[in-house]
Amino acid sequence: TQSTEWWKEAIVYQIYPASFLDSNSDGLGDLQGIISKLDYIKSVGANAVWLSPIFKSPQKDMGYDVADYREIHQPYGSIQDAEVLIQGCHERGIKVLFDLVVNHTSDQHPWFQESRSSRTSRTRDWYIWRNPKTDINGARKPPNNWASIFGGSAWTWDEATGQYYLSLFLPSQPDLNWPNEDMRRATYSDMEFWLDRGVDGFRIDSMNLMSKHPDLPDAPITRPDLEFQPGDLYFASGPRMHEYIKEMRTKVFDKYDCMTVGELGFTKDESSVSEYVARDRQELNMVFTGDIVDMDFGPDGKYQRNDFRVSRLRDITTRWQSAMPKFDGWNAVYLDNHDSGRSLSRYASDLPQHRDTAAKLLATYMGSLSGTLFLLQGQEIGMANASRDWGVESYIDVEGRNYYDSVLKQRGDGADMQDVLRELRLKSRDNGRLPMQWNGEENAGFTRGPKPWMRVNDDFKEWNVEKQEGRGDSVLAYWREVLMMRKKEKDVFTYGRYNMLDVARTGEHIFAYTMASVDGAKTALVILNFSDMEQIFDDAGYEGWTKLLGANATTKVGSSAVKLIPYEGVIFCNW
Ligand code: TEU
Repeated sequence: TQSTEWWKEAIVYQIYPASFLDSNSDGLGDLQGIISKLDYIKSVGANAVWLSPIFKSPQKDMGYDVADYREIHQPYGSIQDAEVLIQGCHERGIKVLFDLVVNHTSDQHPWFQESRSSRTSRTRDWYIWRNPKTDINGARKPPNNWASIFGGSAWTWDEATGQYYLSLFLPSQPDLNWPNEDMRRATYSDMEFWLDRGVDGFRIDSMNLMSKHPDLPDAPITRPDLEFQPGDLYFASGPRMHEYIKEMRTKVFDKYDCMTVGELGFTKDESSVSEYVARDRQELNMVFTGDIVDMDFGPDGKYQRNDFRVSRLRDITTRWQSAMPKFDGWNAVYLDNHDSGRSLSRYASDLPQHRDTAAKLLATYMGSLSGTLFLLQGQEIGMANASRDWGVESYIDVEGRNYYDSVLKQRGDGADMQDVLRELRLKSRDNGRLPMQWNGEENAGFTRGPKPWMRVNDDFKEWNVEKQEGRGDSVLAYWREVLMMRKKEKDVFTYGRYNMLDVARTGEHIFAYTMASVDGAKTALVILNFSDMEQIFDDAGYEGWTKLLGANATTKVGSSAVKLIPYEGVIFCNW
């Protein structure tokens, strides 16, 4: 059982293994690369790591298509390397989270190979098979109208057995059939395999897609312009979802002192979210609500234009910071992951004149909120999206490419695609997966081999770890300071009580809030300027408060106003 709540004070550093560090010059990051940088990770202030999938996989979706959960993808290393990694982390007081991808497997997984071998195979019912329908001309069509999250139909035809299988992501990622108890048992045993080897918990991939509506009904036509329709109404947070989580918890998690964070796509409203994380529900420790990475998605899709506004960040932050204490839930505080563009480029600014301040602004924001912190590798040095002049050929992720190709097909060859490219530059998953920038040497020190698996960003000579080490005013130094402050004053920040300052008082461009310790003795005032202009904050009521954290010397308080330069963030305190 969970005797301690170490997970509340976790500062989790997300590692994208392919892009972290290549130790054997094959152009791909690997476990030995990670092992060689554990001291660095600790030095940043993290006390936990989350590794995106490292398991055997054909890599059609960068490892989120698992072919064997008990084997390591060979170019990443071996089981022994994974054990050395876990041990190396534990020696340094770093907890280890693995990515648990059990909504679907790869089509190369032995379970699926057996499942597709015949209609009566042992594991046939471990996946979701359905007979075809026919259209008015008698032609075969999928069992329902759902669109795959990566484009096209959510159903894949299997000639050999004459049925379709459900694949909400790629056709090579068949969805597991969670109502099947044998499948669940096998999955739990895979989880135990790693927990028994010392893994301290899981980030649970696509967690709320595990339970679908049992009838798999047609989705309402919300996109008449498309052949297939968004089906999340029927495939997200289905009727048995909480039963499965409770079972996982009693059969597996409760036997270990482990942490769970579920990825919650589509489900955003307070009462549904509370059902996953309210303490008395005994389900998950925390969830990633998708709204924080969706702030600049269009109403009908990720790659539609929808310019970021700080009011959205203010609303979402306020909603969850205020809601969680009400039902004794817990926040996962994050801005970045491997599924989107970098927050610096999307929500702040990566322009040369602002980049350094803006990266520190986001650190101030994250470091001051209540919850468990998650930062993506490279965020600690202010890594940005791919350079603006990259052409579409440099974007290699399947989600973005599928989208680009589908629009091109619609518009016809030679059509103007600048608008789509603009959105890829902001939100493509490639941006979150750029090779880590270690130094100014060739390929940013990420690989000594001739060819990194994906293009290294153009800015690495200016923006890299080595350049920021030992410079007291670097983004890296600032993150270290933020995380030290967070640990020292955990009553105020990690466990603190959030209270938003009225926009009428701060003005539209400033996002300001207070964080108070639970006993009420200490209060911090966080002021964030999310604009490219100087802003004045009226500090009436906070006279005499002292500066706790801030990257700039120009800020003043005590007279009547605090002056913030573009993208400046600062924290004052009453102690
Ligand atoms: O993501 C789940 C998910 O819903 C994403 O497809 C998300 O909506 C999209 O990337 C936003 O751009 C998880 C993983 O994080 C992702 O990397 C995997 O591709 C996906 O599951 C399938 O396993």
